[in-house]
Amino acid sequence: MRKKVLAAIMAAAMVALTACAAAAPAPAPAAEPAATEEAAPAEEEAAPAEEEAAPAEDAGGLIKVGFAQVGHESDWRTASTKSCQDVFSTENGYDLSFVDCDNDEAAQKEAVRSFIEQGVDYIIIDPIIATGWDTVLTECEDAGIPVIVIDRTIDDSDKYVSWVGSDFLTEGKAAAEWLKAYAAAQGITEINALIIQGTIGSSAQIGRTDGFQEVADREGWTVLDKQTGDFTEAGGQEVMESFCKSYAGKFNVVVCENDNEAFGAMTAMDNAGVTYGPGNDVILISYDACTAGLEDVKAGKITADFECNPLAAPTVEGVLQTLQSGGTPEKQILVPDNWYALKDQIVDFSVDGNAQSMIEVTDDVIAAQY
Ligand code: GZL
Repeated sequence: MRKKVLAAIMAAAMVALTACAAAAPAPAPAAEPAATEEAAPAEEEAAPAEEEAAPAEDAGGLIKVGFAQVGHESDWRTASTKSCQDVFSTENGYDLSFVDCDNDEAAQKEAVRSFIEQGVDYIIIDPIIATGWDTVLTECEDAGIPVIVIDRTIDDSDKYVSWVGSDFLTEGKAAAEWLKAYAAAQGITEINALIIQGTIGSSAQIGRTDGFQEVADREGWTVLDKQTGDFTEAGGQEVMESFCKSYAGKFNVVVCENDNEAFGAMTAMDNAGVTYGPGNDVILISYDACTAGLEDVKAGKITADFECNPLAAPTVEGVLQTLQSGGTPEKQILVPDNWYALKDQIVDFSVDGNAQSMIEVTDDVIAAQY
């Protein structure tokens, strides 16, 4: 309601200013306009008020939520999008404006600004990369619209209410600490790894790369090369094709920073005659643990898969409802992740001194996955 009154005052002022500019006597302030009504330029006919009903009336009293999603690059993203659309549905009392930003940072900022113009009640952002956000978050703050960050983090501004997501650094460390324990159990004394990274500058990529590298440096492993596959299957295949040419016969570990890259890397290794999975040339490590990824674990292709939970939307809704009721949500809310392998690839390991458990991949586990 506060925004509508303010808009009415501004619209009336605009009408007055426009009238002044046209040097005609200022018309009486317009009847209370819709929240989004712009003062029509003097030379144009203002649309009848009923055509520009306030979004709130259009939305039938629903809570208006704008969601700027990264894109549609992976199975993980598909699950994340579905989770958000299921939670922020009309039946649940929401009017969701969803924008798939197709991995385009400029488009994502534009989507957020469009939500401000629409006068939504809340904005949810899954930031493609972690930086470049303070200006547009300031605009959200100035508009009085709370921002909730889901999944990836924003690292150069704290002008948001809460972040809900996974601990990417722990995911990277868990993959490396598992590899250390598994290699020891297999009698493998030398690690020569290749890393297919996610979208460079995304917090998921930064955390996974840094976490794995920290353990690799401590253990004296060789990381032969790191290149981005942009979290896509095509990207994973392209990078792996190049790796197979440049490092033929020199690597025994491939780390893919999501399952879709692993799918592409497998195609490339098949074409290059490189075998992977338990008992083969290459230990293949992946992240996300989507259903198709776990199917590849079960098939003996991916050796271990480190989940990143895409189903954060219910927790984000909890943050929004806390705000609705005048409460103050936590600034950071972690969602739990699990680690997966076949029985013979499950080993004991710790991350930062915390013992880790792994889930054995079975048909039931796959059926229950996202
Ligand atoms: C991680 C998420 C990543 C997934 C990829 O939280 O942002 O983006 O790991 C997805 O599958 O593309």
